Amino acid sequence: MRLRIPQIGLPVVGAIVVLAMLLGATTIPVLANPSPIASVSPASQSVGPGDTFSITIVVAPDGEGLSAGQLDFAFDATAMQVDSVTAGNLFGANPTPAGLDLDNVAGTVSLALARKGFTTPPTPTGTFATITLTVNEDAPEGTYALDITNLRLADETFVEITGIAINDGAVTIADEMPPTYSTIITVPASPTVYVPGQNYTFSITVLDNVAVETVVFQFEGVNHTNLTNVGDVYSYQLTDLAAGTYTYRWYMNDTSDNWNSTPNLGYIINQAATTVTLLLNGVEGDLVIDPGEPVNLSATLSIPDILTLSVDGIAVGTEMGSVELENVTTLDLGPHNVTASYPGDGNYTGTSATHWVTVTYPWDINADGTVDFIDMTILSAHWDEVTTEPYPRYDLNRDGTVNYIDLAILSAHMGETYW
Ligand SMILES: [Ca+2]
Ligand SMILES: [Ca+2]
Ligand SMILES: [Ca+2]
Repeated sequence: MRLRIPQIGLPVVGAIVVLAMLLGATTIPVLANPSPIASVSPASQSVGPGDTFSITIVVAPDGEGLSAGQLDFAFDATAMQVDSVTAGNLFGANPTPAGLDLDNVAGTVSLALARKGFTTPPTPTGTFATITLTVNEDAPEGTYALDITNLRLADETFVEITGIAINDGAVTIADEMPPTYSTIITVPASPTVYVPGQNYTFSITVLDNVAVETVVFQFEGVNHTNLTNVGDVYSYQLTDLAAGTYTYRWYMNDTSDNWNSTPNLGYIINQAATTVTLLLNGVEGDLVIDPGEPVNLSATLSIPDILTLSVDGIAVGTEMGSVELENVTTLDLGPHNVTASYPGDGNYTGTSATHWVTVTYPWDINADGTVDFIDMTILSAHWDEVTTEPYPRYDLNRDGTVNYIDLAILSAHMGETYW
């Protein structure tokens, strides 16, 4: 029995020592003074120049009862300004404020608040104040401290609580808003018509909340950065573009390298129309002449380009701008197709004009190659008429009267066919 007592007692003593050590390790913090924590919430956030944002000063009382407090807060007044300071619910729904001091030059806010009525501990975690700030439009980018420079709290017995832990916050100012654009203008407006040597001005208005850095004009996949800039308007000029359909777009960034761009845009330059004037003996129209009678052929194109004059499909003259053939006497009996034509090119539409020269005898009045009753009918219809120059074909001998002599000539050739 005696031997067994120490054998049992030694472990018991050891357990007591271990228990004491455990109690010592766990009870010391419980016995220490409570430590409220005051924090800027959110601890960090990112905003843009010109943006308005809010933070709250949150206090976790750590079991204490809180009857009143005094906040001193600091911010960088060169980058932001405080718009408002609103009391929170830490000291109840309607705390008594005192000593609100807002200094947007020094960058400080001071506010004292006290609970109305008595305080029953513990006070739950709550908001001391909400502070709303607006970032200056020209604030440099960077991270700015939002400091609780001092926070004092009184307990339910109006005794100051010591050992308050402070968690400061910060706000990062970064421009994340790309430039915006408007008023995309082309002069001349699309679609337009080809004009040699024409200037084409493309312009756009670009704005940014901070500053535009670069505007790029991309035309047919080629970037142009040497733009003309007047105020917010950027422009680029191209000269002497060929007719066609072009694609362009604009790119732009700000000084924080936020990019924006327009969609692909089209610019259309249509071919310019051309005209050709074809004169037979100085008149625009068909012509009937006697065999061997000379005829003047004249064609003019509206632009200085190669013009071809052909007779019955065979080119008889190819010149720049105009073709003149005078006293042509080589045309056989019959109708002849006289055509002036311009094939066109990339910038100009093609064009042509055709008139007919019919070579026949005077007694083939209707110039159809046969002397028959139709010619006789035409003559009869104009019987006894007095004519003047240029004499109509039914005055066959061109003597100023449609009479029996003309009839005699027609009768002499009645029934002839020439082609
Ligand atoms: Ca921007
Ligand atoms: Ca006839
Ligand atoms: Ca006559």
